[in-house]
Amino acid sequence: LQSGHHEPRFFPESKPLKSHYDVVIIGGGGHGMACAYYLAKEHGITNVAVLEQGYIGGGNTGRNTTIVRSNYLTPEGVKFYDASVKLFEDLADDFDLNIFYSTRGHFTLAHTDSALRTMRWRAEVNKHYGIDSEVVDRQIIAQEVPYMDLDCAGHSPVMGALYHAPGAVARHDAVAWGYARGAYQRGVEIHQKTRVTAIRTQGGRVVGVDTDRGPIQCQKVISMVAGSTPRITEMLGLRTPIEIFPLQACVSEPVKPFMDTIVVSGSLHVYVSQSSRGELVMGASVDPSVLHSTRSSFDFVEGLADKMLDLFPFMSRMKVMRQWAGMSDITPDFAPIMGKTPVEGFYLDAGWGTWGFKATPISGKTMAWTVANDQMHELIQPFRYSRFADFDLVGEKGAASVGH
Ligand code: PYC
Repeated sequence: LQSGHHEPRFFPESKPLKSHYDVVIIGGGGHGMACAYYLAKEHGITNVAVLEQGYIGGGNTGRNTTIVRSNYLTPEGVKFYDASVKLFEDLADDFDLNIFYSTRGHFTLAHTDSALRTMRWRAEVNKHYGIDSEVVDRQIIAQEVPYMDLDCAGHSPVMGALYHAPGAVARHDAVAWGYARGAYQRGVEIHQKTRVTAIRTQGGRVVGVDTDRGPIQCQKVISMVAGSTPRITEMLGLRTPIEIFPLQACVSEPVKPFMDTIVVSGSLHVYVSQSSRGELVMGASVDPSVLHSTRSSFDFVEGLADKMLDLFPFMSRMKVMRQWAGMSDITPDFAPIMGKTPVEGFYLDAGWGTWGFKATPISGKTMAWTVANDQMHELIQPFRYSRFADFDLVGEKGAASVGH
């Protein structure tokens, strides 16, 4: 380095927009960055612009509770998320960046006979596809999570749990930034504070996008915008059954490490893990009504604390440090919508509801393959746009951590 010249830590300010790109990705979250990365790395497609209306990872990528798991209910879901966990496990090496990937083990508590039945069902499907999941009894839970009140203050005692050893947490910003840096180093342009205002088509195929920084010509556009999906699909008159619900979360003050595992209760609508900084990262179910808003509420923390204290009474004096909300785009079958659409050259990666972070690597990889080959990748074929019209849903509600 010449003296006085400092290398930018990740990448420099973006240049002016070019008038043409081969591919435009709308949304600079984890999914958008992962797709850009795999387009460049695995398909040599580098004339790509990622357009982000805010800042990198500022949407749902930076608002989730960072849980990674593959203990889904359907064979389609299990195979898809298993491929994602495998990519996650090597991501730090791939990026040469610490993403704080930490395998913790994941307990999904069952408080009723019917919940226990669903756990058994999930365990059997998981095992069939080689995923490490099993139903465990109260004794094992007591041994692994000794600080939890299994009687739940007498309200709804824990009867057993689905235990998923590969369950993990990772630093969500690092995942987005790792992908962003890798994409940038291979020639992808990343434009923050750039809002798409229209998608132009001619004869049923994409020819460009308009942005608040000027027009761009392109043959392929990928929407990877989570809670803003309806705003984008409306530009093309495309109908989806997606509805947007706020999902709120919070962290406690940092405390000494004591919680090794991830604990989820769909019946009580809580999930919690301890971050590498010592904060308890906690969340609940989605808010009860459709709302396009990222405002967090006192109702949320009050309701969450009520349930958390049933399980962990000793937390009663712990302070909540921060709370926030994201916008979840939820489909009727609780599975994503991925791949090609009826508009030629327009690809959709949406419907990530409350389960999108864990799919970041595999959604990026399979969407990049689909766009490069203009053909649906086999892992995402079940999640195609047309499945609602075909009455071929992928019912994953029983595997959503969050009660709905
Ligand atoms: O799908 O694991 C999950 C999850 C945890 C919190 C929200 N979703």
